[in-house]
Amino acid sequence: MNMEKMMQDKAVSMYGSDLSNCSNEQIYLLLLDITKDLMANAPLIEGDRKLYYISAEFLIGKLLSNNLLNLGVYDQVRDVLAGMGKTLAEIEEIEPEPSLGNGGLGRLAACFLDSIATLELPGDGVGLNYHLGLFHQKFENRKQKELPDPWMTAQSWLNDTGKYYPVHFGNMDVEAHLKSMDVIGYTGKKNQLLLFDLDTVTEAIVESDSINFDKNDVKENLTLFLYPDDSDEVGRKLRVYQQYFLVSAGAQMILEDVKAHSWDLKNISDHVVIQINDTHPSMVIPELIRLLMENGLSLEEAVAQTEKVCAYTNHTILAEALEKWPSHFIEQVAPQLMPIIRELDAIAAKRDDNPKTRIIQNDIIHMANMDIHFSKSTNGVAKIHTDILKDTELHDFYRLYPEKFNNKTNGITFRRWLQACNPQLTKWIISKIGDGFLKDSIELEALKKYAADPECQKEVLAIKREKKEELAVFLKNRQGVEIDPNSIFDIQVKRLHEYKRQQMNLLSVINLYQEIKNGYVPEEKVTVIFGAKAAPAYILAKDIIHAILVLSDLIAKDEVASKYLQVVMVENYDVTCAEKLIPAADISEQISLASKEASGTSNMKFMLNGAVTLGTDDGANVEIHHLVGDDNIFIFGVDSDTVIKHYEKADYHPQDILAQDSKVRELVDFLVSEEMIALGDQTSLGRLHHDITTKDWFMALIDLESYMNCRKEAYAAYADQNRWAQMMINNIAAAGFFSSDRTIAQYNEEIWKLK
Ligand code: DL6
Repeated sequence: MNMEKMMQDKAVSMYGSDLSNCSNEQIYLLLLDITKDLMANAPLIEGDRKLYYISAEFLIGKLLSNNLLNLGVYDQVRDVLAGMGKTLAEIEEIEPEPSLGNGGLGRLAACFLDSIATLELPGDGVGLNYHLGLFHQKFENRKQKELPDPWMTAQSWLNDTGKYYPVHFGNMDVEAHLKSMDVIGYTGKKNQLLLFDLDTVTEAIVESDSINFDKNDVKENLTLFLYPDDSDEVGRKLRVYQQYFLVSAGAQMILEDVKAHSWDLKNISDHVVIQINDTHPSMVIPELIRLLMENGLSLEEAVAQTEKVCAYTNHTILAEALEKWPSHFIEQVAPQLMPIIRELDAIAAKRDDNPKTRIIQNDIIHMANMDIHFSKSTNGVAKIHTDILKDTELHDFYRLYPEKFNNKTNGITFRRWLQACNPQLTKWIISKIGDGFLKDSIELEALKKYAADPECQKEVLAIKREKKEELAVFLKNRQGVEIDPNSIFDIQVKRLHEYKRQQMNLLSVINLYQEIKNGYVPEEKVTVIFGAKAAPAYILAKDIIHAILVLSDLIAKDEVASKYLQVVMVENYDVTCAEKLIPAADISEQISLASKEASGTSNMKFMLNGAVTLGTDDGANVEIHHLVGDDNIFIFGVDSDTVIKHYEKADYHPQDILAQDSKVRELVDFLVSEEMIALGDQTSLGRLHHDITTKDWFMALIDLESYMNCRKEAYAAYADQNRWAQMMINNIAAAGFFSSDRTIAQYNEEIWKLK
């Protein structure tokens, strides 16, 4: 294929002009067109058994580079552009990032779609088409402000299938409109991402300069936002409307597929598997049963088939994140489901007399309980997470169904998180060990023998330096912030949540700031970078963002401290940002309270790009630690058993630590110091201070001292650049296990059994 000619021809047919005269926007649009055409001609992956990966989120990121890469034309396009003095990165700036996800769960779903297609397994994603996404984060007065995040443009990756599915709510009927995007695998075959939408949704009902809208008008608001504010009842009910809309349209579409293949609905489980991604799509279980019964199956047959069709993935240990809906919500939103859910509850009661495993408890429907009873598989997403589910959180279920529980440690697609975002490192790896690792990621292990080689060390350090410089340019353009590529880039990027302990990072930075003020001269300058969105109704998370932004400015204003320390909070952290930040990182902050992070996936992306983890033995860090060994990671903090015991005994009180440790007391009190309050909001800083000193539910203080010490150790290790480069190479070499191709192969072997 002659890419230059294709681009030239497109330029003429679309704009009547020569390619060389096209603007970046015109080039983006013609590449979009060419890529979509190539994908339209790619063969669909088919088989006599199909997976539907149903999820509230698909955080797919920009698609141009990734699609070009998987189509095998990335290099050609890059070369044509280079001939014009342009880069793909410049062209990609035009592409809006689809705002269809929030954090790890959504990004995982996107990595999985890439791997499912690459392994040529028939499997589509099923989700919703949110017009205004999660939200666009803006900083105003050093606080997070939420704005709509419109991402759909006239020309985009979305296709209109022209198909509609009726959805019956208790108080109205609507039509789910099916849109789709092609998902191309690395071997050039494709699946689809299927996204339902409602034509009557009206973006204009959202107030300007905020994300407020009338939450009552479901016809106009249903697919406006991902996770509408659930701080009041009408918002919570809107989430249930969204969820039922997704599963009802999804289940109808699946049955239509089954009929189109002339497969027997009575044996639907021979042909269909539905992976339920967390509890948001759990109502697919009663809805599928209901529809199968409408199609002539008895209740017993429909339940038996559904239990064999569905599989459930749990992504959290936080009890509050396991959704529970009052039954009167379902009565209003989807009354037709209640009789089925009651039947399921009665079956559950017959299987187990333990009231804790019942689906309906005090008129509240426990979605995860329904998932576990009526799915064939329940999996956690990292070894320690699955163990905690079995031993503690879901122990009652594990006793009942030991055979259903299994672990699938998460993974990431190396196509996006290495090849596309770090071509320099990819090229270096290929120069050392060949390109076999692109198909079989475990081959990365062969890099280990280069870890101690000073020439190789120099080379990886030079690549890291280049990526740091690229990040500096990116942040300057995007946010007007200047950072110093000579400094250590110490990065924590993930959703803002107390259990992830950005507040502990903040306290440790305060410590460094104070030490510098007291005369300490660090060997290396440090740039501490945060990127995080806080859920709009999560006040304390927003207080943490405020405190970070205040501290950032305070340090920047200090002539002495700013020579050695800079704090940057990246605005509107998204996949595009991650693709720049991760390859540039020296230190990967993975500091959640042990037992609370199900897995984490940024930890995997960072190690693959040669960053060294500073973290707790939590989530997939445990597996990273095991793979790289003690010498190539910085681990601190109490272990998960200790944390779990503290919760059981309710014997953790921050006051005890504050009374014993005057240094910790001083750091926490700094949050409400005159210096901070001079720049910040006293109420917000006071609330954060009050929470940490009286509650500290996620135990930031329990690990603060060991975190600060370990961080210093990491900085000291960095000063020895040869040792550091050795650690970098050892991390890259051990990252092969975390390819999502491996994860998907395991899902398929053990759960999906697709051909
Ligand atoms: O499994 C993907 C991802 C994990 O890596 C994270 O550890 C986990 O926090 C995240 N879970 C969620 C769900 N909600 N909550 N809480 O995003 O899933």
